[in-house]
Amino acid sequence: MGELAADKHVKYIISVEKKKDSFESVVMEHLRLNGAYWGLTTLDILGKLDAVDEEDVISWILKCQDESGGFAGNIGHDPHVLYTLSAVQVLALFDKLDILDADKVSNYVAGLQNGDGSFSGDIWGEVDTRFSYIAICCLSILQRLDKINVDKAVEYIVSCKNLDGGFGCTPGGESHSGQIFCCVGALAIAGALHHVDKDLLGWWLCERQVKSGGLNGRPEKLPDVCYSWWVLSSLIMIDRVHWINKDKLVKFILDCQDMENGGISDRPDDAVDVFHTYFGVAGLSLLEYPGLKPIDPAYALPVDVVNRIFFSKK
Ligand code: GRG
Repeated sequence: MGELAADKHVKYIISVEKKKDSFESVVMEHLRLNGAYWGLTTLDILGKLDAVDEEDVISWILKCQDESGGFAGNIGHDPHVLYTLSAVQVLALFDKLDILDADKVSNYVAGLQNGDGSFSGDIWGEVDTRFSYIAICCLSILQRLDKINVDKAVEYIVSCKNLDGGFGCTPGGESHSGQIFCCVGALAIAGALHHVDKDLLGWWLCERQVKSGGLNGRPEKLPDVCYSWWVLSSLIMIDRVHWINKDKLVKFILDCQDMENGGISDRPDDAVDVFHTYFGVAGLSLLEYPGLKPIDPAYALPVDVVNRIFFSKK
């Protein structure tokens, strides 16, 4: 089994940041702020956040803010709750949350809550438990959870719970590991994990491990490095991570590395991208791989950053 090519992954992430005219950059231009979160969080887990120019990143993020208080994926685009969370997370990485008008940002997020407790992603109204997680995580980081009806938000998430113990994107929606992360993460942050049937969900989640050691997102699907994050973080939040074979998963993730140019792909020998590089490195961090900063499974930020938000006196 190979080792983590940490230095190569750092170089790869920085090269993606610089290649603004590449095909990938152009197709991803509207979601760049989300990409920045994945790339910068990976650098921080690898202990290399100082490899980027902090001032450049922060001044660009501030230009992505809309007058509503929400953030867009790039300058001149429309605001969305996902990019608003990414902006808040990246500022938290740099310990720069205090440059935000926290009330303005949180009023935007709170304004997206619907009467049944669910959240829309933006003014166009699509509802999904992803947006419940994003809103709750963002408001918690900004210490403004009191701006929403948390009980109703929890009630809506619980209404998306299925008989297999998992969660879907809306009531009756199929259980999927990505949505499970969102629902379990939101319930963890809201202090409402008692709504989860931990044994039933833990069983469904550990069944996601296939022969190669990788994890899939739902039954009969192919494994993908991204589920090392969605499944593993959920198992940790419900105290059932010892139900999977950690060594086999470490090997699967390491086998997805591009050992020459850096970066991690979804499956061995596929093309790498910044998202899967995050999912691989963050997954290894959850698996306590040596030399990596620990990451918080609910906030998806390094543990030292989360501790700084909630426990440091300013
Ligand atoms: C800050 C960590 C963090 C997250 C923000 C965006 C978000 C909140 C959560 C997304 C959760 C989610 C739904 C993840 C799944 C993404 C994914 C790989 C979907 C693919 O679905 P299919 O059906 O793939 O194409 P499968 O693997 O089921 O065949």
